[in-house]
Amino acid sequence: MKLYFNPQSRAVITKWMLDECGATYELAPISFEKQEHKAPAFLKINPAGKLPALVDGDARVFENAAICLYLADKFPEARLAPPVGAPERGRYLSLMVYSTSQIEPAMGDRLLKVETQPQRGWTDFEKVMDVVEGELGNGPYLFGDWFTAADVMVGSMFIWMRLWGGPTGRPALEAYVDRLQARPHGPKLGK
Ligand SMILES: N[C@@H](CCC(=O)N[C@@H](CS)C(=O)NCC(=O)O)C(=O)O
Repeated sequence: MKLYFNPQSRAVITKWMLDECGATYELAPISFEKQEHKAPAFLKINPAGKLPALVDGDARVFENAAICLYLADKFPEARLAPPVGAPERGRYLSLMVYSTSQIEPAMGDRLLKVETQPQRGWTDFEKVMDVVEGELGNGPYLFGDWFTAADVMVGSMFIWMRLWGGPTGRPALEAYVDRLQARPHGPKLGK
């Protein structure tokens, strides 16, 4: 497997996931300065010209959430996803999609000081934090003691929020970020 990577990018999330899976992989460095992510060869892998992108044999996968879903299913022994048919599967898929469809754009609105327009499909960041606090409950992870790919995706959003926006003022979410960063493979950002 080859992960197209730049340390200043969301590919750090994918790398975290690969490490949680115990996967053997190669990093293919991509330079933004040299516009390597817009080169024809790279666009054949991710036509959007963005990182991350993963190649696994004949499979190519882009979009962080899709890559994490793919990897969690590819490495069932890592127990990072409820299997198809398990009652937790629906909530797991919901949280994976929610991370990029609502948490990330709401975070963007907050950081850019833009008013959230609900007709665009997401709530404001205060509501996002309410939702995630509710889903986290007493934790320590989104599925209680069970760490899953949903923690990689949802947790990464709050790790990045701390890095770019500072503390959220939500003690439960801050403690969650600390827990994730303390994991052996957790991204050590924003500390
Ligand atoms: N929704 C995408 C976002 C990908 C994205 O925006 N990646 C940034 C790096 S963090 C990028 O490649 N930016 C370079 C560009 O857009 O030219 C995902 O989660 O994979």
